[in-house]
Amino acid sequence: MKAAEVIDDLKRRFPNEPEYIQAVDEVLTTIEDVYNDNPEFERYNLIERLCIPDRIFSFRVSWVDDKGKVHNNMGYRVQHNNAIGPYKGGIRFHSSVNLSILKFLAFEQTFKNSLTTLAMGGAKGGSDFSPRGKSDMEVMRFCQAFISELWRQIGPDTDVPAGDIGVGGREVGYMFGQYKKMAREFTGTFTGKGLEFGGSKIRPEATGYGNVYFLLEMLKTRGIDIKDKKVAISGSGNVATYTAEKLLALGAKVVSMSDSDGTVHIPGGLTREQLDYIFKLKNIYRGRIREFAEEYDGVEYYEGERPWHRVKCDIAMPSATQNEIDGDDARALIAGGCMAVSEGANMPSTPEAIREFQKARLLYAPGKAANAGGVSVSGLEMAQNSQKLSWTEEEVDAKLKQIMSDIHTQCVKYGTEEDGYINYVKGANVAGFMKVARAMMAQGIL
Ligand code: NDP
Ligand code: 2IT
Repeated sequence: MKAAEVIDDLKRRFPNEPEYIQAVDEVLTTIEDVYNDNPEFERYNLIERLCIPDRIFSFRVSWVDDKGKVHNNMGYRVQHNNAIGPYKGGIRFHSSVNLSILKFLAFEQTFKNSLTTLAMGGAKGGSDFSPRGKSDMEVMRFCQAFISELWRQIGPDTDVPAGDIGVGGREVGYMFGQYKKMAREFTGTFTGKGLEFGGSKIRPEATGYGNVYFLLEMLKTRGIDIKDKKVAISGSGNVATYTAEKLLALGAKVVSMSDSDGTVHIPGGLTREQLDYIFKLKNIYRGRIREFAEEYDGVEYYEGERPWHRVKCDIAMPSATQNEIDGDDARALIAGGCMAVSEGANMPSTPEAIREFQKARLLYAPGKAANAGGVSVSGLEMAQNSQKLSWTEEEVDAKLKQIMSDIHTQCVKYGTEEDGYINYVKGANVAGFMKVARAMMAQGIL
C-alpha cells in the first residue's frame, strides 16, 4: 500500500482516534520520498505493519479510596514495535487518557527511541486515573492494582515502562515495588526509579535538560546566543521545571509557566529562588501554579489561559500536553517575535501550527527529537541496571549531551531543504523510520 492509502485506510478503521491519525499522518507525509525509493517496503506492506501496534492490553483497575469507596478505572499498555529493542515508553495517569492518545504516544515513541541511537522499541501505557487530589495511600493502592494486572506483560528485556504525565518518581516507586513482589525479581523493569533502587543520575532532569541541549544545537546553526533570550514555557511538571532550571543556568529568561488551570507571566524572568518554590509547590505540596503568583509580587496570573497569546518571547518550549499550540497561537507567537520552538511535550503543536512555524522559517523541533533526552537516559538506566553499576552525574550528563547532538546531526542530514532550511520534522521522521524499517525487513513478516 502507498502511504496515502494507509492513512485513508486507518481513518476508516479507527474513526474515533483523532490523535493517533494525526501522529501517523505527520510521519507518513514526510517519509513518502524514502518510502517510494525502496519498493521492497511496499511489497512487504511495511508501512501498515509499522503504523498498527503489535498488541494492546486493556484491563479494569479496581481500587478503594480512603473513605472506602470502590473505583474502577481503565488501564492500558500499547506495545507498538520491538524491531530494534524491547518495548519502551512511559505510563500516563490523567483523566483524558484513552486509546487514541496512547496509540499516538506509542507510535511517536517508536521513532523517538530509534533516533536516540539506543536499542529500544516503542510502547506507551496508562490509565484514566488522575493522581490530582488523591492521597498518597490512594495513589499507592491504585499503582498496586494497576501493576497486579500489567506485571505479566512487562519485564527487563520485554517491555520497560517509565513516567509521563501524572507519573513521577512516587508512582514509579510504587509500581516497581508491586512488580518486584509479583514477579519475584529485582530487575530494571521500570526506569525513572529512585537512586537507592537502581535509578539513574540525571533521569529526572533528562527531558528538560535534553530539550535545552537540542535548542542550543538549533541556535548554533544560526549563530544565536541563548543568553538573555526570553523563553515561554508551558506546564510546571517534570519537563517544564527542569527545562527552566537549565535555562536559568545558561542565563536565559524564563517568562512563563502554566498548569491546566492557567498561566503565570513573570516579565522580569524567573529567579532561582522562585524556581525552588515551584519545585516544592509541585512535588511536595502538589499545589497549583496560581499559588506561585499569589506568593510573589510582579507575577501575573491568567486563569484558564495558555502562555502563547499572553507572553512575548524569543523562544517557546511547550512542555505540558498534546495540541496545546493551535494555528492562532502559532501566529501570535510569530507576530510577537518568536524565532524558535523546541517541544518538550509530545505533539504539542497542531498540524496547522507546524505549517505556520515552517512557513515563517522558525527553528522548529518536534517532540520526538527535542524531548528524546528523557527516554535516552532511561536507556542509560537500563544499561546501568544490566551491568549492576551506576554512573556519575557527569558521565550521564555527557552522554545525554552527545545523544542530543547526534539526534540533531541526524535531523540536519535528512531534513535540510534546498534553500538550506532545516526541516526538523522531516529529518527526525526519516532518520527514525529508516532504522526501524530496515530492522523489520531483516526480521521477516511478523
Ligand atoms: P507532569 O505530570 O510532571 O506535568 C505535566 C504538566 O502539564 C503539569 O503542569 C500539568 O498541569 C500540565 N498539563 C497536563 N495535561 C494538561 C492539559 N490537558 N492541559 C493543560 N496543561 C496540562 O508531566 P511531564 O512533565 O512528565 O510531561 C509533560 C509533557 O512532556 C507530556 O506531553 C509528556 O508526554 C512529555 N514528555 C515527558 C517525558 C518525561 O520524561 N517525563 C519525556 C518526554 C516527553 P496539571 O498539574 O494542572 O495537570
Ligand atoms: O514520552 C517519553 O519519551 C516519556 N515519557 C519517557 C519514556 C521513558 O521510557 O523514559
